[in-house]
Amino acid sequence: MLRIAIQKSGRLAEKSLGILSECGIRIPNGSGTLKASASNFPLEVLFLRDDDIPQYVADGVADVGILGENVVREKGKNLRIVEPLGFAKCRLSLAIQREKNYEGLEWFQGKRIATSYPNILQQFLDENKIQATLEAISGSVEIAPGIGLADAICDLVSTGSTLYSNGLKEVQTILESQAVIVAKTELEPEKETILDQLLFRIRAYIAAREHKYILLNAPNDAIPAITALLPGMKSPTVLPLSEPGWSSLHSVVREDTFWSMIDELKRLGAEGILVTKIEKMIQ
Ligand code: PRT
Ligand code: ZN
Repeated sequence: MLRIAIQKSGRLAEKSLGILSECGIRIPNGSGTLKASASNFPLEVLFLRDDDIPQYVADGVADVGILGENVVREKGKNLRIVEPLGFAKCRLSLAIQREKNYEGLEWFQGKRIATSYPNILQQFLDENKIQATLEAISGSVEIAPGIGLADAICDLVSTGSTLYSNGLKEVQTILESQAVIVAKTELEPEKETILDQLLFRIRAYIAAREHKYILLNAPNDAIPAITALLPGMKSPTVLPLSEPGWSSLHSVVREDTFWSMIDELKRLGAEGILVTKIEKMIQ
């Protein structure tokens, strides 16, 4: 049995459970429980505060965990990141009061910076030869400059609206973060095998999420050019339409490139373009 630690409640909680469910793993849903066993996969789930997950995994109480890369970098000694999961994207950034004039990192020389990420920040400052005083605080970092606790902050940003409403501006990104699966550096071979099975399913789900299935009709003489544009997993499926001289082409396309291709497809003669979701994708 593999033990996975996930966040009990918060920004990672729902999507962490969601990804397991997308992998076909059924977990009984008792709210308030600390642990639950999957009914159809050798997996036990521990529900914890995200800050505690690195320690639990490093100590071997859990074998793997889902948490923000920011937390892994801050406290994740003896952990390896085994898979990025593509959700809970954010960045750890330095921010200063909006009216301050900023011309570069030298601004921070001798300043006080409030943060919940003293390890990551100290390393960044050392690398850039900036000497500053860190005020390590655990929450509401964004109010520190306003109440005179610090000259600047280093905190997570996603939309930027928290910074904006506190009169701050982002001046330097230190780390890009997303949810990741972490594992203890060494796992027993049986657990490593279960982890591989889990990762196989997760990758199939993530690949499916990042791709779309595309179907279109095109005149036969346009098929080579469209095939070059839509190579698919191996090559597109081309089926004759009952109308002479026309074919239907089926392929797989990355969602992030699809919109930029659509004009080109139409220019090449594609018609009746359908784009649908893929449930799972095994590459
Ligand atoms: O209770 P527990 O300790 O488990 O949870 P928590 O309160 O420590 O963490 P939680 O649930 O807030 O965040 C969990 C993880 O989500 C973080 O470690 C990040 O990896 C990720 N994440 C993604 C974020 C954000 N986006 C985010 N925007 N975590 C926090 N924020 C906060 C940020 O600190 C700031 O206060 O949101 C505010 C900024 O958001 P914008 O949209 O205004 O820029
Ligand atoms: Zn936390």
